[in-house]
Amino acid sequence: MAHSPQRLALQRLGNLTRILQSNQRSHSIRSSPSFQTRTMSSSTENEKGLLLYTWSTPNGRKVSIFLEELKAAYGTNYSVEKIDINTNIQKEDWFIAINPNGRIPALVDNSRNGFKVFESAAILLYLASHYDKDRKFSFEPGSDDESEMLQWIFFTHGGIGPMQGQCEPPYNGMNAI
Ligand SMILES: N[C@@H](CCC(=O)N[C@@H](CS)C(=O)NCC(=O)O)C(=O)O
Repeated sequence: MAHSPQRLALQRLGNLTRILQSNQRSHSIRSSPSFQTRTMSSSTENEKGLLLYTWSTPNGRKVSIFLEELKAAYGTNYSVEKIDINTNIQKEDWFIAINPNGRIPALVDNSRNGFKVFESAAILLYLASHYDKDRKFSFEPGSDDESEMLQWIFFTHGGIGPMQGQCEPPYNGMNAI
């Protein structure tokens, strides 16, 4: 019996989650060294290609999932630096220099002169522009398909994400009281 698109998408997400978990166990994802003495340049100068600063949250994972898709489709390599948001590393000066909003995810593209990108949806669109050369995951600029893609990206970015975020501590109703 044929599987529904939703079921196939869920299976694919399950596979990607397993890949991400096994990456996390291997050395390809590394913990950040001492942050007290860090500067932006010391955190990025030795890296080549794409460097993703992230943590295991929905906004972080959506970028990791797309990077894994690009890796599977094109062999795009990237490195990951874990930013434990519970320790407020993301508010330190070196990180604010990468993302003025002091939040994960953030991306530095060392193959494009260390170009910095913040906001998860902007990172997805940046990756699509520069790394989805055959438009396997994106659409012709100006096309109706692209417009539909943007509608759903804006809906998830401006609607679902912030709404769900309000359900988490310390912003939920009980904590607000
Ligand atoms: N609109 C931003 C939201 C980023 C965001 O809220 N990141 C959270 C984790 S999902 C974070 O870094 N929280 C730590 C903090 O607010 O200091 C995006 O989509 O990138």
